[in-house]
Amino acid sequence: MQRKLLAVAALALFSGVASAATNVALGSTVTLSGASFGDSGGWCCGSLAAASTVTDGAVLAVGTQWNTGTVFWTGNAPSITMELAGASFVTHLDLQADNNDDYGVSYRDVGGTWHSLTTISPHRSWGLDNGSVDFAGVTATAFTISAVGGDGFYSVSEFAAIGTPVPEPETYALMLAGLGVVGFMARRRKLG
Ligand SMILES: [Ca+2]
Ligand SMILES: [Ca+2]
Repeated sequence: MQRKLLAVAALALFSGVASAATNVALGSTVTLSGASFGDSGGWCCGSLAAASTVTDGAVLAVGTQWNTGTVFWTGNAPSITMELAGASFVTHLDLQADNNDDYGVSYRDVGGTWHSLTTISPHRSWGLDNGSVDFAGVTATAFTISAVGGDGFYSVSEFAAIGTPVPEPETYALMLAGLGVVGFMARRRKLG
């Protein structure tokens, strides 16, 4: 009886941590690095959107002109960084970006080291298009996007990282301590 109670308590503790996968980049802080943001290179009617629109959860209509309501730039030097609220195990990325380019995505691990992760090429119609990629999964604390190929004119409207938050070591320690207390009480009840 006590053992069954213990198993139920353990299951409840662990299931509270293993939540369903969501967009862990949603609402994360976005930083633009580089000098050419807002540069349309002579293309008409550019209106640079706020950096925060990259992780606001809103996508534009496919085919929207690349420099309209997006974060856009020229050249391959600039990058966009999304700082996650905490470490997350991520297995899928979505990117809405200019259709005729290749966007490289890197991630920062829990130790602070950056790794190249994947390239997303939303190559279909004219204007903005949606691309996505699945992979085995990485534990990331931040992501960066930069242009790695294309026509020199780039834009991003939305970035999503689907995954689950990874508990801090302190959370695990608390969980184990909680299990210890439950086990101790179960044993005491048995002895008493
Ligand atoms: Ca957006
Ligand atoms: Ca382009």
